[in-house]
Amino acid sequence: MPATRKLPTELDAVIVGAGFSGLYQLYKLRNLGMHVKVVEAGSDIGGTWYWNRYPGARCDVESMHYSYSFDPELEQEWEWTEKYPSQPEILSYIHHVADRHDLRRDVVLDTKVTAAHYDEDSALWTVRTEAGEEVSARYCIMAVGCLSVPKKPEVPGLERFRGDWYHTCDWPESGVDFTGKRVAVIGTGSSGIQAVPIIAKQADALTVFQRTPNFSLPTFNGPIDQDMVADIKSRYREIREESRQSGFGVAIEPPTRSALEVDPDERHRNYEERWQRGNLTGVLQAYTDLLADEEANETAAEFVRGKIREIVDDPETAEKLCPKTYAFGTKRPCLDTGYYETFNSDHVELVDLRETPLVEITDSGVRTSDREYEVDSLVLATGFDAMTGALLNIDIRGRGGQPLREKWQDGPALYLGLNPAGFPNLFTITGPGSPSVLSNMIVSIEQHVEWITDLVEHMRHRELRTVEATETAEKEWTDHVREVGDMTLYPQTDSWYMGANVPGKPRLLMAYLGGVGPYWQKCQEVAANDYEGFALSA
Ligand code: NA7
Repeated sequence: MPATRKLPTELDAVIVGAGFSGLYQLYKLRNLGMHVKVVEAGSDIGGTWYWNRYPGARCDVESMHYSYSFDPELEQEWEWTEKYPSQPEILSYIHHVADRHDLRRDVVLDTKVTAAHYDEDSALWTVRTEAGEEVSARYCIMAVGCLSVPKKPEVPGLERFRGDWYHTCDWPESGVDFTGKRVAVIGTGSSGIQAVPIIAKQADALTVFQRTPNFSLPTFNGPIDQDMVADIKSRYREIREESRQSGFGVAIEPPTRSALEVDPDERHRNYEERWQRGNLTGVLQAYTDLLADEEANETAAEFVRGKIREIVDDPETAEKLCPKTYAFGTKRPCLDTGYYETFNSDHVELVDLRETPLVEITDSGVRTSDREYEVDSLVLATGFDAMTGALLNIDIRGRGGQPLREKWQDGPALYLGLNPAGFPNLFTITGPGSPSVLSNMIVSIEQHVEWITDLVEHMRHRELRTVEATETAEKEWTDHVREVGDMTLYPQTDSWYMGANVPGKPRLLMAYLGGVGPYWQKCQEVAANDYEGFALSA
């Protein structure tokens, strides 16, 4: 059934965003018998996986772990084809889930939410759309995604450029063919690193503009191993539970030793064995102190740099590709398929923007402090206003008309990453202050959705009208998030985790590093203690 296009004027709950989180939240609240709609700006469901259609877009979590766990029959029936799922395959999975559970009938597409205001007398939220529609609801649930507001490079001239330009997260549905073109890619985060090898195969010439080199590890992607699939399917429940109790949302054997207490040869062998696994956590989770101790971290960083130097033929290019100014893992590491190898092709050039900064986009290309590079097509892989961008793009106002933008001017403050004090009945799925982007997103999404649903059910059962974090609980949690972050190397690095990629954004670690398992335990304890830290009222 096609998604509906019209919003009613009254609902029990409005969910903003039809990605993995919004769709699951819809499923859960509808099962409570509530009248719910999902409002989605895009022309179809899928969220991140709808927008990010750039060539090579792929999830960095293995297919068997990047799926919903709430439908045991689905997880047995669904067949992933590759070790890591591609964007089209994830999108078809989301479509399949939506059809299977008849979710589309409660999704309103092509509708951008611009405001959500809380009315204290009625204890209702009024959600407004760009087209001027208004709907009021008891609950407002922000499922807007952590990486959904694109960031352009902070240089002038894009409007002058006469060729085609694309942002990786707003890619034409019909695709782009770069055959015969001279192409520039600006940005070498996950999106740039995934797109570059594929664009290089098509383009006549490719210039990659790199501001900060990233640590990238190979996926060794390929057809999914059917023995592994059979094994996982035979004990999926157990594996899902282990993931929920783990540090990053994918169960691994936790490290037991410091990198510094191991003989260098043994350490190298261990890193090599983990490199060959082709995943994000292998090398990073080899030792207990890689994310907390600079000297320990340097052993892993140098191992990866050694790999880059082995792969890239030209020593000068290899050195430019080697990250040396921050600890391995503190900027989101990437997974790639042939990224470093791409620079061994004669028609691919790397421009180090630290040596020759970007000055402007001209009508025919890109100008650095050194020279102009003429291109036909420009790809911006310049990332996102992460974590808070999508929330603050909406004019959200809580008690007393307080704008969320004002409350968060020094950085996001929420209790458990779920609810900001002063904003009753408003929830953020994988919001700042929860494990969120530092975890397997689906695991964290399911935890949040289930916790919110339990709370809503509790409220309805007890005939309560409002729930909101107390200022004290919010402050204690926000301090705790910072203290845990300060025990690691993350705050020392300029990353989007820290808001450092957006000029003027408050600098603080926005995700909770205490681990998915301990975080989940805390949320469950809060619920068991009659929602300790929240004020519930009739
Ligand atoms: P990222 O990881 O934020 O990467 C953006 C890249 O663009 C990064 O290399 C930036 O350099 C670069 N950038 C941003 N602004 C500029 C300007 N003005 N000039 C030059 N270069 C610039 O975004 P992605 O889309 O790749 O990935 C986002 C997440 O999606 C990823 O971490 C995974 O979790 C999935 P910088 O490093 O800021 O110097």
